[in-house]
Amino acid sequence: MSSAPFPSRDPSTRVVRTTCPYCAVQCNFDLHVVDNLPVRVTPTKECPVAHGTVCKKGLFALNDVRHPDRLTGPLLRRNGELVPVSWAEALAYVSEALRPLLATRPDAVGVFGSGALTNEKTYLLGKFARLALGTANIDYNGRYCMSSAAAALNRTVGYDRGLGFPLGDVATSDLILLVGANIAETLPPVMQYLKGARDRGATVYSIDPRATVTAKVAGRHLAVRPGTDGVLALGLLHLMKAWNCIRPTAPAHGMTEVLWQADDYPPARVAHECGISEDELLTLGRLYAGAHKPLILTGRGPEQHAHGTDTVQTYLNLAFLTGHFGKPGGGYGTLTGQGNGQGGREHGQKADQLPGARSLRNPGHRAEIAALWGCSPDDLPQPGRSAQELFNACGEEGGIEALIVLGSNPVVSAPGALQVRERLEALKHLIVIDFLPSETAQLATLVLPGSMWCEEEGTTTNLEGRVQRRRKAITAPGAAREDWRILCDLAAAVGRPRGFTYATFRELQDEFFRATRGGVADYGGLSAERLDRASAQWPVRSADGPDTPYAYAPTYPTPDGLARLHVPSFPPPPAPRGLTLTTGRLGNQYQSGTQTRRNPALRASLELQVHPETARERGLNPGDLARVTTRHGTLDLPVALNPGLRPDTLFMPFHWEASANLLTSPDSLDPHSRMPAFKATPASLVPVPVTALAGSISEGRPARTAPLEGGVPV
Ligand SMILES: Nc1nc2c(c(=O)[nH]1)N[C@H]1C(S)=C(S)[C@@H](COP(=O)(O)OP(=O)(O)OC[C@H]3O[C@@H](n4cnc5c(=O)[nH]c(N)nc54)[C@H](O)[C@@H]3O)O[C@H]1N2
Ligand SMILES: Nc1nc2c(c(=O)[nH]1)N[C@H]1C(S)=C(S)[C@@H](COP(=O)(O)OP(=O)(O)OC[C@H]3O[C@@H](n4cnc5c(=O)[nH]c(N)nc54)[C@H](O)[C@@H]3O)O[C@H]1N2
Ligand code: SF4
Ligand SMILES: [Mo]
Repeated sequence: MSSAPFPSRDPSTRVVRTTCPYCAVQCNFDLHVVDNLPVRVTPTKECPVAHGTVCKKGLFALNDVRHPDRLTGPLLRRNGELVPVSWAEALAYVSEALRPLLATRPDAVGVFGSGALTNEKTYLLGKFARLALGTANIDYNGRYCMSSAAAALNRTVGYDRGLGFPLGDVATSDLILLVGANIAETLPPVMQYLKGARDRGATVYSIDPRATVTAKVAGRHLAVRPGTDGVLALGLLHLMKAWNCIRPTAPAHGMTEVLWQADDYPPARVAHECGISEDELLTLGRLYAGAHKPLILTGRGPEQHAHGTDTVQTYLNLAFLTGHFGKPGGGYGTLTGQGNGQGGREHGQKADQLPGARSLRNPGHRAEIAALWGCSPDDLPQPGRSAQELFNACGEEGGIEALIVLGSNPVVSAPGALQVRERLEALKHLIVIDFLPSETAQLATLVLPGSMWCEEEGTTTNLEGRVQRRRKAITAPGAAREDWRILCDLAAAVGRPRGFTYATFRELQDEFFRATRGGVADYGGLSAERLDRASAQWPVRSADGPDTPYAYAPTYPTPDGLARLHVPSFPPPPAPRGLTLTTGRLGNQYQSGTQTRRNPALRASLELQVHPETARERGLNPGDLARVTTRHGTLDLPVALNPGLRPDTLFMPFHWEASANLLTSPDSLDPHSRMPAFKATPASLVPVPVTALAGSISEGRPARTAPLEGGVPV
């Protein structure tokens, strides 16, 4: 691939090859720039992931780069209003606000990051929290994303790369189980790989309470009841054992116990709990038993539950015990979601982590990073609070008094949104670095205008662990600054500039690559020049050594090199009566919607999906307002009929301010990953008078919850 920027035929236009700001596919495209304005996106066949395709979000990503709402200067809250101030005033506020806290109780300052950030910003944010602030309390929105899959992989094989092989290998699988992954809407270019497999005779199954667009393309659909995917996998393992299909990938701990447990999951029990027929289970079982290279891919459907880690574990156990785990194009993988969801979980913005996927609990790892940062290992804090526990502690006695948010909009995307809003309002200082006035920025005491994707250099790591360059095409408008510079400014403002005085971005980037050297997520052999020649899948241990397309080969980086299978434990099956609300995404919107709701090319509407039978029983017609109530809140929403949905399930997207998260629980978290239960909330549904406002919060305040007790996150 050619390096960029490179000249185009029109001399007034520059063309810069970069990566999309949105999802984890990380399509490459060319950005055409006239003066300091990007004017067009053109896909490129040279993209190693999408091969010339992009989705609508990428194609129209330019629409919000110079949106009228774009933040172009700092805003400080004075007399209740956010008013424009200079950078000097903004940084003076930071200094006055944070220095007294840092002098007495550094853990009172929290930091919240994002899988939308480049690797370099992820690294710098973690370094900023531990070294400049000295706080233990940093975590990020990946906790709400794939943390259950990450926790299961980490505890089983010692590390976590979403896909252990290049996407191209998917075409060699003969059975693909998409468990709660609606990739036609969420990772559209990945469909070409599934179609490739299907063209070669593979069977593709969508396991989802809804018959999604993906299910229609897949051709096979199993509509499990939300939250029962783990039971389904145990049922499959039971059948594999009964049919003599157990031939483990490698010796491992825990196999006997895991196989014993499967005895308790005969087809009748599994069919009943999952809300499917025994025939459907046996059909799937026979296909799995007969496949040469089955591939299980999980999305957020099975993962975003209070037992998400154990659910993923059941699929890992199944893939491992049937000998498919780690095979190119087979076994198990999780589909990473955010643009840098993979790199974002490796380089130190997690509550318990140091760069290179090192552990804050490991004395050797602490010493390595302390040496690089020029501090004593004892100066590095211990692991801190996980995302939801961080929010729950905001404004609490002895908790968090000041919070810095970079790249997330938790007022919309965190569970129990009303409680999160209340907690953020109780903070003394809320500093939000964003480029648009997100709902969270609107609550801030200080808003700092940051940089967008095309206004900065960096690298991102996509869903296959592929590291690619993001290239700067234009400069940020007005007084907006590159995020990495803002973090350095903040370090200076709190009087701790040492280690945050990079003259150029390149200095930061080279330090980042160095910091990962020797970790399991080792990028030590990478440089901007090497990435100009070709993308690379980690680990890349030396400048002249190869990258690693195939990640999961024994021996594993566990204490004795062996995998550790764990016996999952599940809550009693959900009550067979009543409705369950599940939540997720639409193709035309992205996450909390800060960017995509402002984009006129990406129209979509907020509707509650209801099965026609369920609607008819309640006298609801399409477009009618329905009142959906959970233990946490109530929302009035227009109804859309979806005959492909389970009659006992409701579905709504979370992209709007009248968020699905007004209805989700702020306090039921997975004990291992601290993942909230976004995907299953008991709910009721009744019609409301047509005069009520769509999307209004008609009643209901969530009960305040105490921070969770228990161990620190994985
Ligand atoms: N258009 C668009 N694309 C995106 C994003 C976006 O916001 N918009 N976000 C990106 C991010 S960060 C992520 S994490 C990915 C997420 O990508 P996906 O995981 O594909 O997205 P979701 O819609 O959250 O969930 C997938 C499916 O899970 C189903 N589901 C719900 N509950 C259950 C359950 O209990 N079991 C099973 N088996 N299925 C269930 C839902 O019906 C839904 O169809 O998408 C990425 N791509
Ligand atoms: N009910 C329900 N809730 C969910 C989910 C679900 O399925 N259901 N999914 C969860 C998942 S998987 C995820 S990943 C989260 C995501 O939810 P959030 O963490 O809220 O992520 P975004 O909506 O992408 O918010 C990103 C914010 O940061 C800004 N931003 C983006 N990139 C940058 C950057 O590089 N620099 C700066 N300065 N700002 C930036 C954007 O303008 C936006 O305001 O939501 C979670 N919440
Ligand atoms: S949102 Fe994802 S699939 Fe769409 S263009 Fe961007 S990276 Fe590609
Ligand atoms: Mo995500």
